[in-house]
Amino acid sequence: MAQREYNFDGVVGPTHNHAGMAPGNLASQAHEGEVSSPRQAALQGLAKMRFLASLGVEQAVLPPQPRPSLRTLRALGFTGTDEAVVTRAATDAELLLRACSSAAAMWTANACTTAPSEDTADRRVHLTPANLTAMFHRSIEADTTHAVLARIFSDVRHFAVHAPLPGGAHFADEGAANHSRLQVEGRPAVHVFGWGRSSYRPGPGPQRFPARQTREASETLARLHQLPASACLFPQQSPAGIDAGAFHSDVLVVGNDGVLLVHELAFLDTPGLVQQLREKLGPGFRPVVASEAELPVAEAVAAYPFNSQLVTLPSGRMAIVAPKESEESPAARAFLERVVAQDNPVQAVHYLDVRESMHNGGGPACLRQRIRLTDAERDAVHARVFYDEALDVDLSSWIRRHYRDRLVPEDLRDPALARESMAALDELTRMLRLGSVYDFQKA
Ligand code: SUG
Repeated sequence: MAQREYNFDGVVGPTHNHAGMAPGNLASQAHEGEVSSPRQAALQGLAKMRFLASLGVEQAVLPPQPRPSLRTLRALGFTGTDEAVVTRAATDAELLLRACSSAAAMWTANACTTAPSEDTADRRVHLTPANLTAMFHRSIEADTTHAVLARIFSDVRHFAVHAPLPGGAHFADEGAANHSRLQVEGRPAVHVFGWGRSSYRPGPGPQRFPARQTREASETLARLHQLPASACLFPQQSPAGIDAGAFHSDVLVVGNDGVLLVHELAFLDTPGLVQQLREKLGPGFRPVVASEAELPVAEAVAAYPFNSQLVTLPSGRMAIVAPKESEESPAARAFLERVVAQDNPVQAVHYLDVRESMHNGGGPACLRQRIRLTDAERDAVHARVFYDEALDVDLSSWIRRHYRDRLVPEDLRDPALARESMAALDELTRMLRLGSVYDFQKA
């Protein structure tokens, strides 16, 4: 049965802020301590969804998570009422409070990795929430992500929602940010699982910044998702690319159907990967490789042209949805224009303003999780997560009613913010017909 790709965007949460939480993510480090606007961030995200939907791309949403995470703060020893927990954490361990207040679940490319039913042995859609163990402020997302995905994709005839991978750092998993699925008509799909380090077989690695994803995690995802070995490739991310700020492979590569846009420093052996893909996908495969001379990696990391969404339109052609920063960088822009000019299905590039997210290192591609569904699978989802004009109106009014326009990391000390966040999320779960998925709703 025919499948369509749905882009599940993360609704930006009410505590969106710039706390400088992610070493190796240059934008996160550069914007530490700056004023953020949760409201603008959420509205920019919604505008992106509206734009994608206007192109004819199927769009859906994943909700934010309760922040600060009172459950995590309690597990770390802060006691008393919700207000007391926040106040004590603010006094004794402000950095922990900041970590527990991050709205990072907005980058749903890191929420999970999925495999569509047409590729899996049991013909179900497989989803594995990422454990995100590489960064503490992100590791606290996994349980709630699991609960939300299990709620949305609850029909076990169609969906297998796995638990986050066990094993802590050994199976460190960052979700679909390190995964691309490519397909050319008449050939089986190919899954490319990037990874930064191996737990069992250590080899060359980055010197400055952490490699987040392990090879063991990537191999486990392929096994859990029942993908044939012949459909999977496991290239190592380039250590030099990670050291230049490409903490996930989607900072330097994006693929869709038969098209792959890739920087030469995305992988340790990018030409070798391109060759393997050529053999598997045949002459319909259209790679476009940016060399260091054409687009220096520092510029690619600053302007994020590879963190674009590369989407198939109803016409069968493709469009690139890139961040404004790529339009402002002559080299990034020239690369994207070269892609459009070349012999491939890409017909246009559109530049969008997602600056609030970009200042934490999250471009258009980070903000979405791609899930391919048949019509029957879509019909098996009963939550109101699919984007339409009515949902747009409701979300926009909800954001305007609940979100602050200005937040600095010091504001995270305010216990009222936790209350505001809970009130907003409680209302959102009713709007999205998700039932009670958050701790504070179950307590
Ligand atoms: O994990 N930033 C996120 C950005 C994730 C981008 N996702 C993809 N590339 N798919 C991260 O580094 C910064 C939060 C802060 O500094 O407050 C942060 O977590």
